[in-house]
Amino acid sequence: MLGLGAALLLAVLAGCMGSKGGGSTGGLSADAAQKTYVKPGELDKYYAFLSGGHSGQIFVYGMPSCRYITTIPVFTPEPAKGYGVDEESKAMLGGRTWGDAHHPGLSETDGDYDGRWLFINDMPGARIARIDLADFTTREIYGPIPNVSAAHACPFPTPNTEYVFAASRFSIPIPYPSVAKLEDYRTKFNGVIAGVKVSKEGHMSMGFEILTPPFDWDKADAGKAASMGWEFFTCYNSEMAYDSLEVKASQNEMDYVACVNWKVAQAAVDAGKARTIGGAPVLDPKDAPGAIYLVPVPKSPHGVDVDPSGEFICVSGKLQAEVSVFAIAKIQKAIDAKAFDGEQGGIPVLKYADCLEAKVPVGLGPLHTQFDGKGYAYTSLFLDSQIAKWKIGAPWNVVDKIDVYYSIGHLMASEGDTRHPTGEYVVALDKIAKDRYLPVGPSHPEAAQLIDLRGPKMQLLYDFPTYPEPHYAQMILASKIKPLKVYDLAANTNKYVTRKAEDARVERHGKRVDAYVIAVRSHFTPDKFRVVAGDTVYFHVTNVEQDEDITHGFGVLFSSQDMQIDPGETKTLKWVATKAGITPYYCSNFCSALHQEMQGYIEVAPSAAGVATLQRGSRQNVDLVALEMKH
Ligand code: RUQ
Ligand code: CUA
Repeated sequence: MLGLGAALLLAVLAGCMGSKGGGSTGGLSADAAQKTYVKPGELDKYYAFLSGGHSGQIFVYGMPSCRYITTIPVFTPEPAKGYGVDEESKAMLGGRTWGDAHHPGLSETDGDYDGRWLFINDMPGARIARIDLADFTTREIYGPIPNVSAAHACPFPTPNTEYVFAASRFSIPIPYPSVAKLEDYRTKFNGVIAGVKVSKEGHMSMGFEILTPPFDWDKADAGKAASMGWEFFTCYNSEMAYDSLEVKASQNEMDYVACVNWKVAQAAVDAGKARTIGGAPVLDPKDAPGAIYLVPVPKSPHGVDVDPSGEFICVSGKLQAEVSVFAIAKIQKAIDAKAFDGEQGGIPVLKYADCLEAKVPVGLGPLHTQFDGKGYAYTSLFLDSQIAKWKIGAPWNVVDKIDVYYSIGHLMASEGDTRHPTGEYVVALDKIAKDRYLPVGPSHPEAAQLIDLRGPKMQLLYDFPTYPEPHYAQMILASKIKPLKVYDLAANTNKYVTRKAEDARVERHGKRVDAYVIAVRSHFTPDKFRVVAGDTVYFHVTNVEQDEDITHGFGVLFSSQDMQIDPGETKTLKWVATKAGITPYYCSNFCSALHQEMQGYIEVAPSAAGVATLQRGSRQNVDLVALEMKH
């Protein structure tokens, strides 16, 4: 039976939370407005990357102005950038059109954000994407990671971006698909924790996997400095229930934090200790001593967050009003003393009291913790709709609280996951907006709130709505990112690049047509050509511009085909000439005074008679383009 306290908490979690009706300005003053004001023409101090949740994207904001800057398409096609339409990005998506993106993870060097890449997970798809911050473009999608069923505890990079991680949220029998009965959950199902290697160039590849009991792995964070070499994972459902989880997975007083020593795990795989399952090297914990330990932690923990020194691992039990702070020194000591309290699926279990440094009474529904680098931690309280500020170190007390509107999930501090948080801002990522913005029907946008950390008391500065649905977010000093201005055309290595107007052409080989097209203000060359009904046309469009922000589009009428080509870039669009007739194409991105004139025609002939196998633009068309390119 459920204890009354737990039942109450569950009822509250289920949505009967005491609401703060009527909203509040939290004592806002003109002084708050000034602190977010970035003059027209001036730039923000920070980039903030907000995960797009089930939109599958990343949203980029400037802080402290809270101005929305752009969307980075990641797991979902995005028409404005032609993402998932051109052949390159379509291939990267591998036929999938949906992802649920939760946790952005900036690449790090020595435990500080280095501004090179941004990783993010697709939770249900068990994939990890890498965005290059030179052009804010998704360049790699790794996965589905074998055996990992839904990667929520993902990616949480290590301090030198050696690894990103993924761990099963929903245990299944592995490898997928395996036929099984749910009644056999405890014996035939498994969780998996995966370490994905990241090369110097950013490429991801399989490192190791560890088999675990069928718990629900939830969140992760990388050890750093004092805890370098460890990755920590929380789980709930150590009860191993497979139905009515909201009741059955809340029975145990303790669930677990897993401490994974990724060097030991990798060494075990390299020494041949793993079995290959579903194409991945999977370690049974018994065969990899030292690779993984469990630390008990109260009541369905959610967030695990390592403080900037790496000494403390702060774990929030959702159904407990406290953050449990573990000390890596104590964990290490208990491991060295082999002070185990049994095992779970071959994983040694340490004792809670041995590892615990402090319990901080933060308030109801603690989820996530961030840091300011000045000795304080900030924990989001979902049920209380508050952030609690507390002192790291004795007396481990709460020193300030601030109301947020409403039901905060994650929070992000400026440079918050690094060894050197700047302590300027935290942004509350609220799940419920209710009355904070003009209503738009039954569903509201999500809500975010910028809070100043520089004074002794937290101060609410600004509210801004966000598109569904930011889970986690990260904030990095803008000075660390150096975006490209154009792609260097001379360095374009695309095999379909066309650099000179005279080389633009249409080649027909059987039913395949390759159109090598140049785009420049305000022309395409060729701007007319013939194909035959039934042909498949590959438009390889090179934008030969070398001026910043002169992007050309390439849209084909009577179709859903449109792509965007940035200066110096070549992209390929596939279009099938299904039936005879005239089909126009045009530049879909306003680029110049004569943008409206930037167009062309495809004549689709009913038969091959009179259709040349090699076609070029007219003399005048080629000359015009050549002339533009000299400018
Ligand atoms: S989760 S509200 Cu998807 Cu990171 Cu905690
Ligand atoms: Cu090119 Cu509009």
